[in-house]
Amino acid sequence: MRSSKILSFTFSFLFTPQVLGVQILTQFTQLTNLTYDYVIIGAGNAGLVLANRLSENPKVSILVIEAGVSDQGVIAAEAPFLGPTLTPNTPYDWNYTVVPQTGMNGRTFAYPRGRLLGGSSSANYLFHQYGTNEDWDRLSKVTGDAGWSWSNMKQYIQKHEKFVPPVDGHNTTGQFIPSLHGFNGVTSVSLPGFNQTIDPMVLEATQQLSDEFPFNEDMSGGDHSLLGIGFLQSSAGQGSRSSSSTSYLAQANSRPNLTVLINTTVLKLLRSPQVASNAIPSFRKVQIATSGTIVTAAKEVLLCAGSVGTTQILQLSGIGNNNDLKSLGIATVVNNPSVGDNLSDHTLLPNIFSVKDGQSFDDFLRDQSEVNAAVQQWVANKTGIFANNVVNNFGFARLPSNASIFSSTSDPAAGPGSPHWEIILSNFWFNPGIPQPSTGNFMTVVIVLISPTSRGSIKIASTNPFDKPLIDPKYLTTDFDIFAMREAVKAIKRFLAAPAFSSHVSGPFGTSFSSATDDDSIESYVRGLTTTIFHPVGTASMSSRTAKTGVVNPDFTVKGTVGLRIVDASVFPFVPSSHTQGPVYLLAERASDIIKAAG
Ligand SMILES: Cc1cc2nc3c(=O)[nH]c(=O)nc-3n(C[C@H](O)[C@H](O)[C@H](O)COP(=O)(O)OP(=O)(O)OC[C@H]3O[C@@H](n4cnc5c(N)ncnc54)[C@H](O)[C@@H]3O)c2cc1C
Ligand SMILES: *[C@@H]1O[C@H](CO)[C@@H](O)[C@H](O)[C@H]1NC(C)=O
Ligand SMILES: *[C@@H]1O[C@H](CO)[C@@H](O)[C@H](O)[C@H]1NC(C)=O
Ligand SMILES: *[C@@H]1O[C@H](CO)[C@@H](O)[C@H](O)[C@H]1NC(C)=O
Ligand SMILES: *[C@@H]1O[C@H](CO)[C@@H](O)[C@H](O)[C@H]1NC(C)=O
Ligand SMILES: *[C@@H]1O[C@H](CO)[C@@H](O)[C@H](O)[C@H]1NC(C)=O
Ligand SMILES: *[C@@H]1O[C@H](CO)[C@@H](O)[C@H](O)[C@H]1NC(C)=O
Ligand SMILES: *[C@@H]1O[C@H](CO)[C@@H](O)[C@H](O)[C@H]1NC(C)=O
Ligand SMILES: *[C@@H]1O[C@H](CO)[C@@H](O)[C@H](O)[C@H]1NC(C)=O
Ligand SMILES: CC(=O)N[C@H]1CO[C@H](CO)[C@@H](O)[C@@H]1O
Repeated sequence: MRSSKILSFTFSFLFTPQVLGVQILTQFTQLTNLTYDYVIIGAGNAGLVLANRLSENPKVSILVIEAGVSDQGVIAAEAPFLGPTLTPNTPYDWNYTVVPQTGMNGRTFAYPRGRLLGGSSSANYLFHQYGTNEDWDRLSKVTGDAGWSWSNMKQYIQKHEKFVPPVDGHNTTGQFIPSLHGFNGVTSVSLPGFNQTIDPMVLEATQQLSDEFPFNEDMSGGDHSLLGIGFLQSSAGQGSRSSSSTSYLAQANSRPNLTVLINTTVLKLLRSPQVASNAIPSFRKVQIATSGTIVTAAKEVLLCAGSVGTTQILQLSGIGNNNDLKSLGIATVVNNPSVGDNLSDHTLLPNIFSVKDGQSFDDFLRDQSEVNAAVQQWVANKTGIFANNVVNNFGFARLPSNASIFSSTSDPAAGPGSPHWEIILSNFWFNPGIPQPSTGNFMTVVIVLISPTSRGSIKIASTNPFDKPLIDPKYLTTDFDIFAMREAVKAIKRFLAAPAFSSHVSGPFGTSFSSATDDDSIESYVRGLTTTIFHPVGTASMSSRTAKTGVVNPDFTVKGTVGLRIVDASVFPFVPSSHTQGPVYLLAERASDIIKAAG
């Protein structure tokens, strides 16, 4: 039994029998061939999209290498509500932490990343959206590639998404806009399927405070504004998580030209021997395991190890900042200071309110026998509270256009229609920092900084691939970031003051929140409690072919190399204005088309 760090209840990992696909190998000694057309590093969110799309061509052979374990039979990876128990510090996590954060009173905290088939798409909280059209148009502008514009990217929703009815089968008219969705794609997406006490209050508050917090009929993004509050769409169907493993890999798993090797850490890439001394370095060799075994890509290596793993592998391979590499004794092959630089992430602050009645989930989650019964119900029927996500309603907002910060800082949002911050409404104590009190009922209002300007870095700490890198997001180190968090705290207090909540909510819980009443006290409250919502990007930024900075070109090829592309969240130069798995899926779908076209 372990006590979940983020949910209050005690939960022992449960398993149903493992049924590994025939092609899934668990040790490199099982490989019958050490050469493949494509070698994909990381069976994560992006990596398994590539594995599926590239293996559509039976003439192409593909090896996917994943450090982590199988997701099969791991109930916490399947039952949506249990997603938050998968991290941090479990067999499914890389167990990273951030270095002490100067903008957060020197605090350090967990920095989870999925370490199992499906990567972070198997370990995340299942929020599913695509960012705003302005996010993609900005990417197009920054990279000089019209193919990144939303008008081109939205076609990939149809390939990716399979919108399905909610698990409780309720009538969803008015809770999403069908024309914005795909119904024949690969990954299941669905609306909430288990009602929470606060849902009708939240909806009523959007009527009562419709100027500041209007109801939004569809929260997927793209051409439809994300501003306002509406129903969460989750990467789930029929009561179970839909990850890149359960969707993209499951669909492709029986193809004979696709091999997936788990339980195997990639140590680094090796430069292939080249005749011409001035040849552009070719990185088609991948070293796995300490024995020195090498697999070779006849065509390309596709690096999909995520914002942390990809950065680490590049630097271990001599692709990075010459000064940093030299200080570790690594021979620089490609001097590129942008590698690991410009890390950007969304911050999270849980604001806890006490509620008057016993209608939150807190008492249920404290009752081990009720929790066990809910797990049994999920196992038997894939229904009940654990078949649903932890949240039903959430939304996005902008700072007012006359906010004082804009006299000194230009608006960092992706555009005038894109949000600065997010509000997530939860029917219980949902707080990664502080253990739940043994009594009491709560409502948690999480705020997330959506348009951060703080930029940090990821650097390897040593030449040992098994050492954790130094992760320094430099959270809340700019005036804009602290201003936006402060104004968001004020705004959610206005939201909770709506008459709709008056019979349920009694007020802020705890002294640091209840005494956060003026700018200074709100700022210290924010710096004292904020952590991450796990959306790191930017450490292998995409830029135009002619740019002086950046790591990959608009077609994902790594600058200064041949035979190597990076396809994962690390290439986003700006963090999208939403949760990031949906943008990663669209990115990887387009990458598949680009790689196929290149042959
Ligand atoms: C706890 C958590 C909650 C989140 N909640 C949400 C949410 O609700 N909604 C949302 O949209 N987004 C959420 N995110 C973010 C989202 O899941 C990620 O942005 C996205 O999945 C990243 O995809 P990726 O392909 O870049 O990396 P990943 O999916 O992390 O894939 C990288 C893969 O590479 C493997 N790997 C790394 N290094 C090596 C190596 N050396 N050798 C072999 N394999 C390696 C990893 O094990 C992993 O499987 C969450 C993330 C986390 C961690
Ligand atoms: C994982 O790999 C190690 C060696 O790298 C091996 O000892 C172990 O048995 C493997 N696990 C499985 C389940 O095959
Ligand atoms: C290994 O795979 C490569 C690429 O598909 C192929 O050319 C080669 O013949 C294979 N070798 C063996 C021994 O099967
Ligand atoms: C993370 O921590 C868990 C729990 O201690 C452990 O089982 C797991 O092996 C660790 N993962 C890594 C990559 O170190
Ligand atoms: C769902 O509700 C809408 C309006 O609220 C109604 O028009 C529609 O017929 C309902 N659909 C079903 C299947 O009941
Ligand atoms: C749950 O809430 C939704 C949205 O308010 C509503 O459409 C649905 O009918 C409710 N279901 C039940 C069983 O009350
Ligand atoms: C970092 O991001 C900024 C935009 O915020 C950009 O101007 C700069 O070129 C980036 N630097 C690198 C090294 O990518
Ligand atoms: C599963 O559903 C069936 C049919 O509705 C019901 O009889 C049974 O009690 C349920 N099982 C659990 C464990 O909830
Ligand atoms: C911004 O404008 C609103 C009215 O539109 C006003 O109430 C508010 O005080 C203004 N804020 C600032 C900082 O000027
Ligand atoms: C490496 C590999 O598994 N290649 C196979 C790809 O699929 C074709 C058949 O479709 C096989 O002939 C290859 O051996």
